[in-house]
Amino acid sequence: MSNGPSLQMPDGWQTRVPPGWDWSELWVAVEKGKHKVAHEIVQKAIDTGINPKTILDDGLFPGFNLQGERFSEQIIFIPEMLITARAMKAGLALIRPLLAAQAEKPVGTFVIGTVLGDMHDIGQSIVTIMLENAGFKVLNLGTDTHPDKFINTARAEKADLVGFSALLSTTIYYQKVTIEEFVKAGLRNKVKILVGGAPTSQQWADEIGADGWGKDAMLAVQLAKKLVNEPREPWD
Ligand code: B12
Repeated sequence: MSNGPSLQMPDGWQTRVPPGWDWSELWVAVEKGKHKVAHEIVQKAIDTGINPKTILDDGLFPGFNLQGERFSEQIIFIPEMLITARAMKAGLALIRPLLAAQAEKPVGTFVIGTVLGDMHDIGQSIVTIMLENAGFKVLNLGTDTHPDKFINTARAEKADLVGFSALLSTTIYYQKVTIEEFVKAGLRNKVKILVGGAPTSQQWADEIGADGWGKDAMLAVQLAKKLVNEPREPWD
């Protein structure tokens, strides 16, 4: 595979870890989908006191991105990509509680999920972690989420914001459909709606009548903090 994608080491990673720390074992563990090894190394990194965001960006992403590029170039296929995603998620699961803010009163309630027909959940899991870190109460509905599930959860939780993730050019259609279902249910003005995922754009968000688009997790949080303060119809 000499001409295929190669591992991109994050610039200056050595400056963000104690002397002697080496991420290469974790990069390989995620690449090869060794989730138990990934779990162990992330735990070790946490115990060593390395910043959780550094663990995510410098430790977990390089091996994941390498496999992601190979997957896009059809050098590897679903089984290999799935085991890499599992190793990534093993690491995310350990980081999540560390990043969650201990806010007494949440900044707002955010219902998030990946739309119908779509199984991609790494991106929305990261958005969830960052929102929790910013003090939001987040209800994550997982993947392949039917519009009714978004609606029922938003209603039950009196949500302030709702977010739809989609990674396929075919499933972004369900972002549009889900917004239409909120309109039909008479709930559209009670929540602010955000959309995201690689094939989406500001233009797409405008076209389907979303209130905002988050290019990445940081921007999603900035937007959520702004939108939560904008006027909405109250829940009964
Ligand atoms: C991992 C992966 C998979 C894994 C998913 C595992 C999992 N648990 O998630 C598996 C192997 C299951 C998979 C399957 C398929 N995949 Co896939 N997959 C990917 C891959 C490699 C990475 C996606 C990812 O996780 N990115 C990392 C995260 C962090 O980025 P992100 O999702 O964009 O999220 C960020 C932002 O978009 C934003 N964001 C995300 N969600 C939200 C939500 C809100 C509300 C907001 C505000 C922001 C926001 O913030 C996030 C963090 O910064 C991409 C290619 C690539 N390199 O990107 C292909 C890719 C998305 N897959 C693709 C395809 C075609 C498929 C399959 C159809 C393949 C097949 N032949 O069957 C199936 C579809 C299955 C299905 N029904 O969903 C194509 C899509 C092409 C297209 N435009 O339609 C891609 C682009 C690969 C390619 N180039 O061909 N895939």
